[in-house]
Amino acid sequence: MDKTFSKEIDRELARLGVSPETAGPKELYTAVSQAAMELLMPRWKEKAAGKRACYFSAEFLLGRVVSANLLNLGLLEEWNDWLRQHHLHPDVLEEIEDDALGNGGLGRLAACFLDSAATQGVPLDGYGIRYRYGLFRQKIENGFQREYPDDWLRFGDPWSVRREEESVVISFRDQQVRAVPYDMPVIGYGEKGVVNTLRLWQAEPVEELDLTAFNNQDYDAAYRNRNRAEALSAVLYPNDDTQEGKRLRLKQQYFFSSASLQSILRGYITRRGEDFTHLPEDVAIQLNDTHPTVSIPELLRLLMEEHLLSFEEAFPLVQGVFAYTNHTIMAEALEKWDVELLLSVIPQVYPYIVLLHNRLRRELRDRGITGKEAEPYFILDGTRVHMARMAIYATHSTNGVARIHTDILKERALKEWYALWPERFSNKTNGITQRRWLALCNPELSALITDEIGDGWLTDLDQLEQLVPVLEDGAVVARFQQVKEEKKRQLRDYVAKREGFELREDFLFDVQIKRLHEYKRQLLNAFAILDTYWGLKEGRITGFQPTAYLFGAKAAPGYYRAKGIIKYIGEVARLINSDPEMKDLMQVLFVQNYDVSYAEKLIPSADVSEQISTAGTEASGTSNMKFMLNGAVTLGTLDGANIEIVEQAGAENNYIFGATVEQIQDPGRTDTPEHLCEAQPRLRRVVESLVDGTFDDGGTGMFRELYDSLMKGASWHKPDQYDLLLDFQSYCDARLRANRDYQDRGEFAHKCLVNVAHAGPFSSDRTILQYAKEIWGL
Ligand code: 26Q
Repeated sequence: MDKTFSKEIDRELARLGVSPETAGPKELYTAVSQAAMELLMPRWKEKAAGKRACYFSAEFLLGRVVSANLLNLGLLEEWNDWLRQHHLHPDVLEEIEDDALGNGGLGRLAACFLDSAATQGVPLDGYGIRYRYGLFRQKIENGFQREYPDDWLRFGDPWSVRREEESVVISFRDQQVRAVPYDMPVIGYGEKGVVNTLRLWQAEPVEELDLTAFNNQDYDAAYRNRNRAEALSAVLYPNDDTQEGKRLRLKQQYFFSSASLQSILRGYITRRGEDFTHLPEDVAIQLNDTHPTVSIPELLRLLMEEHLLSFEEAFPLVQGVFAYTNHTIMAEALEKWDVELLLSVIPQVYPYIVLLHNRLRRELRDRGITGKEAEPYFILDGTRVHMARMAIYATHSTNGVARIHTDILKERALKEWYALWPERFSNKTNGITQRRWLALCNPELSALITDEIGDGWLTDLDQLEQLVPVLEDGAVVARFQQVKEEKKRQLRDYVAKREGFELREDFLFDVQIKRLHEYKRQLLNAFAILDTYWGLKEGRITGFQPTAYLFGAKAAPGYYRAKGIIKYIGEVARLINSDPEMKDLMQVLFVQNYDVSYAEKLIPSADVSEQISTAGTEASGTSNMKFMLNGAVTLGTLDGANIEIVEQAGAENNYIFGATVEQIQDPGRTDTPEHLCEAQPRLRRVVESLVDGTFDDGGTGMFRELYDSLMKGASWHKPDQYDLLLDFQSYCDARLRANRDYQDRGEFAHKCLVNVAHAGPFSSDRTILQYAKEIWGL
């Protein structure tokens, strides 16, 4: 194989008219990708007989595809050899492609699932949208976030195959478009590995050009149609927390749902003909949140209008095929579409929603549920369609993404539904792929682990347990410390290049990277940093282990408060970084354009993983698992998957603080922001820093608005709705404890390694096998 691959790379370069010596990064990228595609083609064509699962998702946050594909093909070593032979740097592809067709956790989870399914031999294909522009690129200018378009195709797209012949037509009330599939191979690692497909749909005009308009020399009109079609897959909505009833977003959802269903039905008919009774035996469809839920009435419509099934024939098939994953309980994020809007975009779907609504009402009546008691179930409430309700009713499975999250769904958010159909509910705690999040991003730690226990962990992460006895070996702990130091140096060099900032690699690295949202409480972190700063200045804190506080986050462009928090962190950073007294004690850095590739550099270098959401708000979190796997301790609340992480690795090896979900949601609570500040002068002081002239928000009023949100609330929420003030003291205590423990580097490294050794359950291989067995019946 080896010779073949190098030769193939040379051939591809020659085809591009360059030599290894004259090729630039783009040519190298194209050549290595095309060479790999050539080699994997035969495997991609093999399709095992039997049921297939389909992952419908508006987002796939793939990150850099080329490195993961070479790793999974077992060609990464040869590629590196080839580069060495030609005296080229192993990082030549560093600035090439980072596919950001997703916002954050939900989109990255989809990407981890694809990798795990292909590796474990689970027949799972992804279906989504080929956005022309992914999540915006972020720059920080003057401390403020600025957004720029993400032109991810500028290096070409050697990993996709356009399948013109499998195009389908999608109808809207006011336009028709052609959906053209672009297929990417999803390559499994190792012996059980298979090659699955990620099918992303691109919107194009049904006809190349409006010929009548063209012939009349009305070129403007001739082009308008094309632009209107292409708009459908033009951009990813950068919102990951609030649902805005945007017409184009609804069009996107219907566009990829209908296209995917038409393509799946075509395949079914080829195999089985017009007898649809076997559909649930052949196909399982997982809905990644409610974003593709319009698929439910659309499948009913296709079966009833095009294949003439009755509703009572079609409904059980639909219910047998679909399953739904919930990723949030936050009310703002729950999708509800105005009936009027829906009627003006996809009127053909509406009658099928009414059929579902009426069938549900009959079932409720049969169980004696009527009047007010029936209302929490209504799919149609008079003006809106409740997508989550439709998803629960018309599927056979609803799952949450961490144990506490599923419990909250059952006991609170969806308790009426759980009472009726308890057997439909289950938990599938999220996971992450160890191929990207250890093997690729941390070859140094991977080598340590493989030297101790072999490389079986690459496809069976539970084998990390074998590290437990090894950890008592001082030499192993020492080697781990060296690895951490090396990863810090690598990050320092990268940050110097990217940010022009000189990180102190001898400091403790404390890292918070995730979307910017109030509930994730980056502002609490900033407050604690400021409090530490003052504590050091005043001599209240002594024996402090020098710390670099690192942030990475994008704010939704319309999320004013989130942008204010970015500015505030920038101001805290400026104060501290410019204070000569802090030179050997503290650094604060907000990195620009945090994305998957940046995460791959930040996570392996971290000592402390900040997971500080208000208890009951973060459904699962997945970066918490990535940090754990790379040997950082968790500084976190009892929220999401943090709970399961400390259960595995031990509370004594992590730093847990803050109110529990029961305490947060206690109806008898009497604390107020005013009382909390009254009792805690240090808390008062950091909060006041928003308005007392300590910092400058550039005259925007952003800091005053943040202050008011904490102390006064607003018409739509109570003051300090995410309880920063309540948790401030215990947060400061916990992080100081972690800081003190870091004095004993050996002991601290041991804690980190205990976390690594117990990270097995957080492999997405485990998660995907649970979906396959318990939901998809594979
Ligand atoms: C909805 C309607 C209109 C426009 C945008 C959206 C939208 C888009 C993305 C709503 C939500 C999202 C993304 C949500 C998300 O990433 N949730 C995270 O999912 C992870 C995987 O399960 C969890 O680990 C995180 O806890 C959860 O926040």
